[in-house]
Amino acid sequence: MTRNCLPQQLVAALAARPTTVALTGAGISAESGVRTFRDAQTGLWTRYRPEQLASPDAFERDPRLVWRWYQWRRRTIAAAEPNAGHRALVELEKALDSFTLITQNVDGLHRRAGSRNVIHLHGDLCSNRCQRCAAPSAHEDNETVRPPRCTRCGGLMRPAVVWFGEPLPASALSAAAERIAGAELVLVIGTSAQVYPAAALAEQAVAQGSMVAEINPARTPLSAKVRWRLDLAAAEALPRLAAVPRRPSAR
Ligand code: BV8
Ligand code: ZN
Repeated sequence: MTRNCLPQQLVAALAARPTTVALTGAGISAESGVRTFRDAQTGLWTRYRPEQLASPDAFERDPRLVWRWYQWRRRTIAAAEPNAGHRALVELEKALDSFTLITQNVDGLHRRAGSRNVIHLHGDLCSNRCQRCAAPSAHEDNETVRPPRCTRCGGLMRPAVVWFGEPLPASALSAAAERIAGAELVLVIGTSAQVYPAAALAEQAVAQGSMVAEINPARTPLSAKVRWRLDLAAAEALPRLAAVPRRPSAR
């Protein structure tokens, strides 16, 4: 595939308005200036790997350090805007008869771009929950340097995201697996396909024989198994996919 065109069979598949699922990872937010998990962290955070901070043990050991890392990420995200890749997925959701977006991301950029039918596998940074009693609370202040206390039990509040070693929300995971099971076309976008069980969803799509297209400038463990590889940035590839002319809707 040359960089200027899409695989003809992918164009033909999209033109037929297939039941479509998009599975996104941190790479789709790269062009919004939000660092991916695999990118080297900057400044104070260079000495930590994300997996060392995004865990209940890390929070147990040093709640203020983990809290400050999330506050730094929240400020980065607050300064970011959805990019052309996020916006193209909104167009596909409006244009196709059946489109579901499943994301590993916690940055809220899909919702800010206007995506409606989104399954968040790993939670979202815009809210907190109590580490002791799980009471939820909105997140208001990106500047505090220590986690707030739970108004119900006095426990420490933490970001309402899924940490390594924590189970994904059962409802989100089962809804995602169900949508993948019925998908004719699966777009796997901006993920290193290394974090489970999210990565298992892409593997399920391949194993069940769905048409799978991977959009990622770098190869991943999934690359050899997919039908199409678009070695392009999401913000470059997705607008082209959204622009593919489609036959009239049966709706
Ligand atoms: C679970 C929220 C079981 C937090 C995240 C030991 C104990 C328990 C579990 C495990 C264990 N060892 C391993 C595991 C499994 C573990 C796991 O998979 N580990 C990995 C590291 C091997 N999984 C878990 O722990 C999960 N839980 O298994 O629980 C359980 C069951 C019952 C009871 C108890 C326990 C929980 C996993 C969820 C972790 N939370 N996020 C936060 O954000 O702070 S995951 C985190 O990584 C982000 O959500 C991120 O999205 C995700 C995956 O990374 P990617 O999205 O793929 O991003 P990455 O940086 O890796 O890659 C970016 C890609 O984009 C690259 O390929 C790059 O080439 C590409 N790219 C760059 N630019 C662009 C681009 N693509 C397109 N366009 C561009 N412009
Ligand atoms: Zn509490």
